[in-house]
Amino acid sequence: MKTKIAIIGAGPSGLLLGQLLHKAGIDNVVIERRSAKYVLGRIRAGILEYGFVDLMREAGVHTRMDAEGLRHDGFEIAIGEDRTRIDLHGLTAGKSVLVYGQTEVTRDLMEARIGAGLPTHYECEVIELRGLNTGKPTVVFRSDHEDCVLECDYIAGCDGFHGVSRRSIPGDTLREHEKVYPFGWLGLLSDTRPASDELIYNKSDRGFALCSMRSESRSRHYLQVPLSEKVEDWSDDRFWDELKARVPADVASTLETGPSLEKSIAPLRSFVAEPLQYGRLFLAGDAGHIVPPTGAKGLNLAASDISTLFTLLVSIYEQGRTDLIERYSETCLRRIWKAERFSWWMTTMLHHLDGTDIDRKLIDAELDYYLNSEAGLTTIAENYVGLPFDRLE
Ligand code: FAS
Ligand code: PHB
Repeated sequence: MKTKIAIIGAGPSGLLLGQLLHKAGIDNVVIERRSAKYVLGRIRAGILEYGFVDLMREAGVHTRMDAEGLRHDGFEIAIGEDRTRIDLHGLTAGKSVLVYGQTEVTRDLMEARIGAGLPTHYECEVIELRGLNTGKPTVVFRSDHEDCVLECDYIAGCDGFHGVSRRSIPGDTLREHEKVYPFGWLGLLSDTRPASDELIYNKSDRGFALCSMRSESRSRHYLQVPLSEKVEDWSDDRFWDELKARVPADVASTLETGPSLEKSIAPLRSFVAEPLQYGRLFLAGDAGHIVPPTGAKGLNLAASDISTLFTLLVSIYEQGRTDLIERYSETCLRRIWKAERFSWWMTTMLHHLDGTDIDRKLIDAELDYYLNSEAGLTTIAENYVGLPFDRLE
């Protein structure tokens, strides 16, 4: 089996890259260890930066996103009863974000790939990458208990945090930077009216809560919980009661509750692997970095990686250039670290953290400054809508 680009992982990173390459006429194969149904069943991100939206349009998979996505020109930060709106549109000369679930992004990309008749090997696990420093690397994957070999020119490691790609970079080359937060997010998905027209990030004495949505009739809410918590200990009623206790009274008084469609606890970490490339292997998306979801950056960082990798591969195949290859990692990392910073900042500012009294006073003072100054609000807004994608040259 041969192709130009072997893509490991059929999450948003792998599928978006595959679609962009297909439109550019660059042959590619996607290998995914789970079933398509399983991949679609994972409930994750909900906010798309304008850069992600533009990339979906470039990939030609924007019709449903444009029809069903909800443009949001702002969001709120509530400190107890004190609500501040971050006017994204006004503070960023007209930029906004789009509420459109990662599940829908993945569905659109899957359908486009099926429609184009492109090869996607589901329920096939990549077990080894070979020849990364040769001109003909190979991907070994298991299919129906048989080992199969895919020859290619380049490998896109889009296989997420627990994938095989990052582990294929030698230990004396790879540097991993990690910060694990001492709490998780308990998320609940329900067919209930959203708590408000826009997202509300709530800082309360009982802990952080986020009121988000997937549509005007489907909500996604989160509660900060200790890492020791088990999802089975959280009945729907307990979740709703705790959410009401963490949001402003007027939000709680009109909050529509209902049965959960999904409930899960996700740990929070900041993680960056360097470099994001090794020989003919390029890491993109969660394979190379993880952010705490407080800044809504996880999925969106995957988009900027994919944009850079796609631009690089086009320069190789359409212009015969190889001089840009060694710039991939440094180009991606510049934007990644700035998104890591913003995600860490939002997490540190808004969550209930252990620490001394003065630690909490200093954080409260910083948040008070940011929420009451044009410069502070602008900083939050331009990071939230997404910083510009960095260019390879
Ligand atoms: P993914 O992990 O989505 O996809 C990688 C794919 O590779 C998977 O399908 C996996 O099965 C496959 N794979 C792994 N190893 C393989 C192998 N050896 N062979 C073949 N295939 C292999 N981001 C936000 O912006 N907001 C959020 O609220 C948010 N919430 C999240 C909640 C959770 C529980 C998690 C885990 C992540 C969340 N994220 C959120 C981040 C998330 O959206 C990621 O950024 C996004 O899924 C990144 O997409 P990919 O890079 O494609 O990685
Ligand atoms: C979500 O809707 O899942 C969501 C929105 C914003 C975040 C994190 C998660 O910061």
